[in-house]
Amino acid sequence: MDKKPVVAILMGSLSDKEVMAETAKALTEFGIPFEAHVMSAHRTPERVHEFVSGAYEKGIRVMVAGAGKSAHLAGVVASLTCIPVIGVPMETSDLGGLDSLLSTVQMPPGIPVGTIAIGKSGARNAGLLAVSILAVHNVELYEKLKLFRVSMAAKVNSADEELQRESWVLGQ
Ligand code: RP5
Repeated sequence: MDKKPVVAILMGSLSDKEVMAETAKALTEFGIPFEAHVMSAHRTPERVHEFVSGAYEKGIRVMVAGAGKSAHLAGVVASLTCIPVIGVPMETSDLGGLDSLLSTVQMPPGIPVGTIAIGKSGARNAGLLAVSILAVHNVELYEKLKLFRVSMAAKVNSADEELQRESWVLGQ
C-alpha cells in the first residue's frame, strides 16, 4: 500500500493520546498509513478547518476524531468534509463519558458521524472500522480482515478448551 496517510486520527487534547493510540495500533496491525494530530473544535477551530478542508485532496479517506466532555470535534470535522468520520467519545472523570457519547452521537440529520463505544475499546474499534471501510475496495486488505476474525475466533475457542479443563466448570 502507498505510504501516504489514508487515515487521520484527530484528538481534542493531548490528554486523549493514550486512548487514541489504540486506533493507531489497530491501523498499524493492518499496515494502514495514518497521521495523528491534536486539534480542538473550540480551542483551535481555525486549525481544524484548515486541516480537514485539505484532507481529501491529500489522500485521507477516513477520519477518526476523539474528544471528551462537550465533544463536538467529530461533528465539526464531519461538517467540513464528506470523508467518513468515526467519533470516539472519551471517558471522563465527571460523567463517565456519557457527556462525550451524547455530544458525539446526537448529530442532527444531514451531517453523519459514525459514533463508536466510549474509551479504549471504542478507539480500537475505530481503527478496525477504518480498516473495514478501506477494505471495501481492497481485496487484499479484506482477506487480511477475514484472517484477523478467524484468529480471534481461534483464541475464543482455545479459551473455552482451557476453561473446560477446570473441574468447577463441570458443576461438581
Ligand atoms: C476535550 O476536552 C478534549 O478532547 C479532552 O477529552 C477534554 C479535556 O481536555 P483537556 O482539558 O485535558 O485538554 O476538548
